[in-house]
Amino acid sequence: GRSLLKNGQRSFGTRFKPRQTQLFIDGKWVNSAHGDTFETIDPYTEQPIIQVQRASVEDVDRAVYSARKAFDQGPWRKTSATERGDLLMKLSDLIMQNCDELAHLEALDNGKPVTFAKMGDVPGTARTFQYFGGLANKIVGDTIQAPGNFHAYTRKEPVGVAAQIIPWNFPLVMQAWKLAPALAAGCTVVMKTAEQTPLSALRIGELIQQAGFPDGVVNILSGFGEDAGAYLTTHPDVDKIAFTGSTEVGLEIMRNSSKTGLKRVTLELGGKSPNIICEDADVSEAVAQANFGCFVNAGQICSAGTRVFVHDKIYDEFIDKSVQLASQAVLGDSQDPNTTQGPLISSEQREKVWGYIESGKGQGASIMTGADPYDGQGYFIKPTIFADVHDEMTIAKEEIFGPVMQVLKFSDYDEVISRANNTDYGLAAGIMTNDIGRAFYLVNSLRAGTVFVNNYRLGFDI
Ligand code: TXE
Repeated sequence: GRSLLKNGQRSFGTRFKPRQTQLFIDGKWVNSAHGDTFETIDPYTEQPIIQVQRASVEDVDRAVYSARKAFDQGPWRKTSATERGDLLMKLSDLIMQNCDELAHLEALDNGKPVTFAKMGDVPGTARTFQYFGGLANKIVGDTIQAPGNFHAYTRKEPVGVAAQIIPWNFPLVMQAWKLAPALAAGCTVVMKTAEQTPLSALRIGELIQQAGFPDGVVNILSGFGEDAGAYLTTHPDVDKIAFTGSTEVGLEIMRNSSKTGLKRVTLELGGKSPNIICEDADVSEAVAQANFGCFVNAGQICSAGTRVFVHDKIYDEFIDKSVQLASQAVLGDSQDPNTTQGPLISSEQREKVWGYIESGKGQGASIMTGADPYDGQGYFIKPTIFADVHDEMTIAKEEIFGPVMQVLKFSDYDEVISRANNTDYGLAAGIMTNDIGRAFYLVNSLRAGTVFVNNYRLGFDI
């Protein structure tokens, strides 16, 4: 079987080899100032894929200078909103024309199954650029009545140079979610990608060039948080920071950002989202939604529904069916079209997740499936379901960021609302019910940025 392959072997060839490994600064591909490089690892073979240029603080200076110049002096500010939209639409088309290559590259660098990348990540990326391409010339302000023959009006202006720092779990999608709105608004960007997954972003850089964006409007740096990332967030010429990643680093960025003046800061951080399965729900459908909501992308998703509250009337049936469904996951080579769950991003992430599994065992949660070591290459964790989980257990409180589901029992709706809301997070929540009154009551009571009802599909169709 595939799982018995050792030492960097794979049963499926990678049809597309990564080519671009340089930094993208001022419309040119360049080496880092000191020639430093780092290797990016294939999470399935556990072997290096390729050496990539590593941005230093000097490279951050060069990139910010380029973005500043492009904003203050370049043709970008004179480009009409419709032309900006056209460029974004063109980029979207180029992405779909290169869907196969981008999906394979994403699977190679991140470890996610290529089928998911092809059906989810790449089209989701293209649609994001398309959506914001359409929005570019629809940015409007208000007019306000003033006394006499006067009126006041608001005019939306681009903020300026945006520093954007993204994580490794959805490299293409994260890049699009940050770049597309900034470019639609007319900002210029310095983006630092995650050190685990630099490759697909660089390919997008080539497509950005091909689409015809002016030099310096988008700069892409591969590199690390501690030097390039930290420096970027304190740079005096940066006007705005957009970050997705861990809560700890988000806090640090907010603190750092104020050291050299005031910057606008947008942070998208972790989650420990509740998914409430009501007694009237269709149990098989609830099981399928909860499975996808928790295990997609090997659980490495900020909005994962990891605290699954199940009504006691259907609790046993829900667990039985969930165990059955979880056991159907096909763990394997990210390049294999039949794989449904890839490895985690790194050995560190696997260790972290494994630590939580140990903690769940230690604190008395019941293991229904998984929680035993994976025998084979790749940073895998088997889909794991804990039942009899209590609110105060560590696995019910902290973000695990792996394929581990916590099932908790409830019987009263007001009680489950307060338990669901009793968290430091608040990213997402889910509800499965066929009772419309109950659905609205729960939606209005849950403190979460997004509440999914009867479909924990995280915003993309697979
Ligand atoms: O995140 P980091 P890591 C959570 C998840 C995961 C944990 C750790 O629980 O297990 O975070 O992952 C850059 N100044 N999420 O260590 O460190 C870094 O280079 C500026 C949830 O990978 O936050 C990378 O580009 N930048 C999350 C980005 O920040 C810094 C997705 C994210 O890395 C920096 C990923 C610094 N001081 C992890 N330090 C989600 N919300 O989806 C690091 N970086």
